[in-house]
Amino acid sequence: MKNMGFRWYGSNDDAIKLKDIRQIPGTTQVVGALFDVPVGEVWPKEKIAALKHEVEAAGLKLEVIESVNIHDDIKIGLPSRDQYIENYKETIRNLAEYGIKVICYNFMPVFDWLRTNLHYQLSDESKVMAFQSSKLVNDPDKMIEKVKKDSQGFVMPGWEPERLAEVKRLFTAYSGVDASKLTENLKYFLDAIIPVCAECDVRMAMHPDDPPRPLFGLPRIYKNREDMLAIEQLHESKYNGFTICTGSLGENPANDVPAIIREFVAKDRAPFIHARNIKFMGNEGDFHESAHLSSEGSLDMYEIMKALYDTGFDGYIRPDHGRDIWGEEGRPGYGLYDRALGITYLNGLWEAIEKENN
Ligand code: CS2
Ligand code: MN
Repeated sequence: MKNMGFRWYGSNDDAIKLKDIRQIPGTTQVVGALFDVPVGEVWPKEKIAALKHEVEAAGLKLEVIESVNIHDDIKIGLPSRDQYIENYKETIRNLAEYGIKVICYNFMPVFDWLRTNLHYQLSDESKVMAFQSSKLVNDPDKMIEKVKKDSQGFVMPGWEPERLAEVKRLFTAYSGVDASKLTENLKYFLDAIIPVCAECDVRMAMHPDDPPRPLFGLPRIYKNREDMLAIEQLHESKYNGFTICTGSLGENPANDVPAIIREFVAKDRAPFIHARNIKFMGNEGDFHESAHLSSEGSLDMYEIMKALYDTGFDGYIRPDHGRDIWGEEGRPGYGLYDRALGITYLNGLWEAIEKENN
């Protein structure tokens, strides 16, 4: 696939080298971010330039950012949001100047994605991330302690230390924010930034909530097709788009992921795809992540790639979380080996589908 990418945490923070990424056949894009700019602040041009040059010097491209996180004041709808929105606009303009085409973000309150085990061992001794409702610790503080311990010192996306330190305060701040209030606040944000995106040709791509259901009483507003239709209507523009994360959406068996792809890619509302597989476990809603292959998980990756092909997808795609295999120990889900296998598999499916159709 033309724009196959690989998420990378930067030379200070990722054991994986750009050269390693370059050596994964059929990989052209790095999906990157500035991890040292606190959420809410403007991303400085010099730092964006440095990242861009580093990636290009390695023979790769940087056109997708994941993520520019949204300050909680914007999601809560506090008066201070206006300043944070101004900063966000400035960041969009700065990124556009360096050729960024897509910004991935999410609108989940307090937590980004959540798992109950970051090292769930499969029978072949590979390790994956898993979610089991029975293992959910209902006290958010205890939950955080557990995630911190499990991630063994790695900063997980969305679990940055400054965010975690504030969780108690945030829970109180979100107490009046239900799904409709959160949606209103998303609209306020989109109305402000989408015109800037249109001006600079940068597409926003909202990532689904993961898992796609409310947790700890906090609202979730991007869980399924209906939510996508509602979000689309908040601000009509192709710049108000989605990241379709097959794993996140697929965690609810009621979501027909290939159908969602067909609908939203055809409408040009999905500039960015996360392709990963998950496997349902005994209990309703429980799952563990798996190798990308259809044979290893519950999602039909062939149908997913076929939906992309049939709708003429020419946006950006990356493998998502992988297993920890072959002795690799690193940031859970973000090792080199299994994501590289994922890319090879996805590219193989794509080649076969392309040839079948020509
Ligand atoms: C996760 C998220 O599933 C995923 O891709 O790793 O952290 C994701 O990157 C963010 O929610 C996007 O804003
Ligand atoms: Mn994802």
